[in-house]
Amino acid sequence: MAEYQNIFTQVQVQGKPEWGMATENAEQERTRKAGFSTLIGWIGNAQLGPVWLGWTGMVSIAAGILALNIIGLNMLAQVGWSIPEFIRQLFWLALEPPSPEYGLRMPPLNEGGWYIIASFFLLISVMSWWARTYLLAMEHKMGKHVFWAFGSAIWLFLVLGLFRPILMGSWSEAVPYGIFPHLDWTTAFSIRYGNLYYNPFHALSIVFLYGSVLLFAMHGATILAVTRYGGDRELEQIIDRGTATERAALFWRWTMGFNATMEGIHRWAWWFAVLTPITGGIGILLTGTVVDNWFIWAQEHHFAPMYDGSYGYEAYGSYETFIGQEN
Ligand code: 07D
Repeated sequence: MAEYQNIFTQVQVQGKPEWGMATENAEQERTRKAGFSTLIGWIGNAQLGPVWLGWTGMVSIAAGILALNIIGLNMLAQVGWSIPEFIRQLFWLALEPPSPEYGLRMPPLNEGGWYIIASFFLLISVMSWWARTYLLAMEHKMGKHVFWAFGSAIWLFLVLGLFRPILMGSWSEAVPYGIFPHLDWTTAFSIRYGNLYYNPFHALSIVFLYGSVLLFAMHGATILAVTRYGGDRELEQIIDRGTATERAALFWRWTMGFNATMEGIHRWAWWFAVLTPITGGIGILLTGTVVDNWFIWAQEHHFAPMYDGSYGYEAYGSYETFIGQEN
């Protein structure tokens, strides 16, 4: 069986559940059960559990459930408590932030109060999950790389929902909770501030987002391409260099003259991923606080057209001259 492998198959090993290292607090903090799922095994490790709950896990799940329920119940109230209407309109429903007249004050529950309460619980939930990534890394005597990476996403989350609304002096600046409504918010935000495409930090954020996708595809494909030589056993490949790592590295050096190392590729990936929300957060924080219109800002910095005849076809006298079709 193990001999027959192609790009769609893999070998799933199932035995007694693996309990992992006996760390200092493992016994009190972990759930007691572990099972197996072939389905889960197709996309990752077949073993499910045990899960490390700990106080951060408990707080995070409890606060998250509260936030989600407040949002859901508000939506349900908006459709007259009708479950079929809730399902039908779900993608359009929203829990909206307070309107501008309330500034940073606490509005009545049905005029944004519930939004503030839900946001508070969401904040607790996200922050205690963040603490969890730190504490679990400590427990395993690991570096804090996941914690800092998650921190970069939290930076953007806080800029959008906390820092920027405070700087603007109004909770109405925050993002609504809802599928299409939050997308509508991004469009309205972009138009209100003169087209976000001209915000250089939005552009940088896209560079790192697309860059992450490219790096991920290159790395994923490279490792899969050398699993037949043991390339997926990354650690052994670093210590006891076999043919897989060498082939993978040579492939890229011969393709583009440069290759990352087995360790370095993960630093590339980490930095590209982390810089996406870091640059994004800077861009959002500047919008409306320092820069009121990105298009005009871009004109002032000479990379958007002025429409005054100095740029574009006006400079040629007529459109026909510009495209070279004048008679
Ligand atoms: C959002 C923050 C971290 C999230 C956390 C999650 C939970 C629980 C549960 C509610 C992802 C916490 C919460 C887990 C939830 C409950 C119960 C990370 C996030 C911690 N854009 N755009 C970006 C592109 C346009 C706009 C980034 C492309 C238009 C706005 C990214 C295009 C307009 C904002 C990006 C495009 C516009 C962005 C996001 C193309 C109008 C932002 C990066 C091809 C639609 C955000 C600087 C990210 C930002 C952002 C890409 C177009 C508006 C690079 C590819 C012109 C308002 N855009 N965009 O990692 O940072 O997000 O901007 O057209 O705020 Mg954009």
